[in-house]
Amino acid sequence: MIRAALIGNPNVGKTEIFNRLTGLSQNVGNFPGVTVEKKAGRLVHKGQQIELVDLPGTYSLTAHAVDEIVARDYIVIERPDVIVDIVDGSNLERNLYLTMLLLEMDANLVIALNRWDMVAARGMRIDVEKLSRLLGCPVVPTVAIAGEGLEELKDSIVDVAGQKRAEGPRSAINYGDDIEQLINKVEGVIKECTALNGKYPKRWLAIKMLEGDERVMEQTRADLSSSQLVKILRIIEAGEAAIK
Ligand SMILES: Nc1nc2c(ncn2[C@@H]2O[C@H](COP(=O)(O)OP(=O)(O)OP(=O)(O)O)[C@@H](O)[C@H]2O)c(=O)[nH]1
Ligand SMILES: [Mg+2]
Repeated sequence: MIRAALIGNPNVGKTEIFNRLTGLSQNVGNFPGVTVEKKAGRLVHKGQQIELVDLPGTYSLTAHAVDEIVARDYIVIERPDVIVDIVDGSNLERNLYLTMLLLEMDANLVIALNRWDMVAARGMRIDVEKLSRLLGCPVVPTVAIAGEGLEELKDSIVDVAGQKRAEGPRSAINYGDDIEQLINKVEGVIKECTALNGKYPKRWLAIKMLEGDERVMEQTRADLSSSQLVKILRIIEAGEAAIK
C-alpha cells in the first residue's frame, strides 16, 4: 500500500482533490481553515492501493501553530511514501515557500499546480517543465473543481512511490558557508546516533536543532546519549558565539 498525504497552503483546493480521488465528501469552502483535522481515505490506481490523508492547510512548518504541528508531525513521524504538495498556481510565489520547506525535509514530492483555470484566466504563463526540473519532482497542472489533471496526478503518485527516496537534499536551500558548516557538524553527531537512524531526515533535524526548535529537542532527547546531546549543544553555542 502506498501512503500519500495532501499538503498545501489554506484554501488551495486540497479537500476538493481529496474528495475527487477518494470519493468521500469532506467539507470544502471558499475560505481558509476549513479542514482542521487530518482525514484519511482510500483509492486504487493501476492496481495499487493508496491511502490518502488530507491535512489542514499550512503556510509554514514551524511548531508554533496547531495546524502546522499536525502537518509537520505527520510528515516527520509517519513519513508517508509520497507527499502531494497542492500549490495554487495563480499564487505561485507565495505557495512555493512551503514547497521549499518540504524539499528541505527530503520529502518525496509530487506537485499539483491547482487552479490552473485561474492561471489561464489571469493571463499568466508557467513553464511547467522548467519548474519540475528546478524542483526535481513531477509537477502536474490540475483544475480540481473540473476533475482535470487528476489521472496524471494519480500516475505521478504511483511513479514517485516506486522510486527510491533520494538520500540528502536535492534542491534544498544553501544557507551559506558558515551556517552550512554548523549544519554539517550537527548532522555528523546525528549520524553517530543509531537510535535516530532513519527516524527523521538528518539535514532537516540538524537545521531544526540549530534553530532551537523546542519540539524537535523534546522529540529527540530520549534517543540522544548525554555525550551526543552535549556535543550538539556545544556546536550550537559555538555557532551563536560566532554569529554575534
Ligand atoms: N477556480 C478554481 N477553484 C478551485 C479549484 N480547486 C478548488 N477550488 C475552490 O477553492 C476553494 C477551496 O477549496 P478546498 O478544497 O476547501 O481547499 P483546502 O485547500 O482544502 O482548504 P483548507 O482546508 O481550508 O486548507 C473552494 O471554493 C473550491 O471550490 C480549481 O482548480 N479552480
Ligand atoms: Mg481542506
